[in-house]
Amino acid sequence: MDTLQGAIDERRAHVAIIGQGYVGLPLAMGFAQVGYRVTGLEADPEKVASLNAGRSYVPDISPAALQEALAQGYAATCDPACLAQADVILITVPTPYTKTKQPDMTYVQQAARAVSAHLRPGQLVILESTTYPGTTEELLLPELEKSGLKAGEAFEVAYSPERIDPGSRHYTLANTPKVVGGMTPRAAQLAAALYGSIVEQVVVVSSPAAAEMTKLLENTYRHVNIALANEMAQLCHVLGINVWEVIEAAGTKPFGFQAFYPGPGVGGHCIPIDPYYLIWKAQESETVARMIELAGQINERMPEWVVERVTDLLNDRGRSLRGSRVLLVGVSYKKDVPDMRESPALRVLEKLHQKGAHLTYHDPFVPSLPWHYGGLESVALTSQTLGSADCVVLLTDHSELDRELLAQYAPVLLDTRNMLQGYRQPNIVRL
Ligand code: SAJ
Repeated sequence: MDTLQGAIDERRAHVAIIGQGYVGLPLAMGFAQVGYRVTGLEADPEKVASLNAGRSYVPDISPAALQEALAQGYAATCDPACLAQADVILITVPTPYTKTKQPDMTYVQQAARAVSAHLRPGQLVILESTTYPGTTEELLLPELEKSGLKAGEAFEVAYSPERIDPGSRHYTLANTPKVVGGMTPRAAQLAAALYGSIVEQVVVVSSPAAAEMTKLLENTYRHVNIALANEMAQLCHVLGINVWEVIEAAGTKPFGFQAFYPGPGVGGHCIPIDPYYLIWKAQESETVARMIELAGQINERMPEWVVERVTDLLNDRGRSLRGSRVLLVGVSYKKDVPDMRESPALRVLEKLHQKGAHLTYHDPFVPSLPWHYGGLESVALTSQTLGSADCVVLLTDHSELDRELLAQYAPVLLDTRNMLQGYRQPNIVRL
C-alpha cells in the first residue's frame, strides 16, 4: 500500500507550504480546514509572528479563519527544518521580473535549495508559482536531486498553477478547478488526491510543462485582449466613437466574444509580468512571441496616453499641464483592492509630476504613497478638493467612490474606467 497515498487520502499527511502570501495562506487554511496538519514556512519573521498571533495580512483570509486553523494545528515558522517532517511540500513563492523584464527565479531557487536540503524519501513536492514552461523539470527537479535522491523513485514532483483572483467574492479556492501536471503518473495521482480534498474539480494534464503553459495561456490571453481593448480605445478616440458603447454592444453577441475593457494600463502581480516569462522562454528557444510582445508595448503605453489626454483637456481649457492642479482618484491596480503592485496609476503620477503638474490623490484603500511618489497622502473626496483641481483623473473605479459628487464638482474629469457611464455632461470625458 502506498503510505503517502494513504496519508493523503485519510488526511493524515503533514503539508508544508513555502510562502504564506495571497496564494500560500489560503491553501494552508484550506488544507487545515479539512484536517491536514499544516505548517506555513514564511521568510518574513514579522509575518510569522502575525500569523501565529491570529492576525491575517491577506485580505481574502479573515482573522477568524486563521484562528480556526491555528486551533486545528496550523503553525507558521521561519525554520526550513520543518520541511523534513512534511509529507507534502508546496512552493508558493513570488516569480517577479527584473528591470529588463527577464524572469526573476530568485525565490523559486531559494525554495528549491531549502527543500533539497531537507528532502527525504517518500515526499511529494509541488510547485505552484506562475513560471515559464520547463521550470519544474529544468530548474526544480535538478536542484532537488542534488539531495542524492532520485525523482520518481525516492520522491515525487508535480506542478499546479495558482488561479486566485484577488478580491473575488464569487470564485474561491474550492470552486476554481485546479490543473495538475506530474513528473510521473504517481506524482499526478498524489497531487490530484491532495487538491481533491479542498477543490471541487481537479484537471490532470500530461506533464508539469503543460500545467505551467496552461497558466501562462490564461494570463497571456487576458494581457492580449486587454491590449486589444486599449488599442480600440485609442482608435475610437480618433474616430469620435464611444469605445465603451461599442464594447457593450459587442458584448450582446451570445457567442464568440468576451468583453475586455480599456484602462490606464495593466497592474497587479500577474498580468503585467507573466507574459514576459513566455516571451523569455520563446527567445531562449530561438523563436518569437510577437503578438505577446506587441500587446505588452500597447499596455505599457497606456499611462502615457492618459497623460496626453489630460494635457489635451487642460489645453482645451487654456491651461498648460505645467502648474495645473491634477487630482487622481483611485490609485491601486484594480477596483476594491489595496494592492499597488505594478499599478499604472503610479506611472501616470510619475509622468504628470515630470511635466510639472501639482498632484493630489484620493484612494479609500491607499492611505499614503511611498516617498518615491512624493510621500503623498490620500485627500478626502469633497466638493472642495474636487472643485480646487483643474483636472480630475479617475484611474481606479472603487465601488465606494461617490459618483454623484465626482460628476457634480469635478471641473473636468477623465474617466479611464467608464465608472460614470450614466453621466452625459460636458465635464465628464471618457477614455
Ligand atoms: N484590466 C483591464 N481591462 C480588463 C481587465 C483587467 O485594464 O478588461 C486591468 C486591471 O485593471 C488590472 C489588470 O488588468 O490592472 C489585471 O486585472 P485582472 O482582472 O486580471 O486581475 P488580477 O491580476 O488581480 O487577477 C488575475 C486573475 N483575474 C481574473 O481572472 C479576472 C487571473 O487572471 C489570475 O488568476 C490571477 O491574475 C493570477 O494570480 O494569475
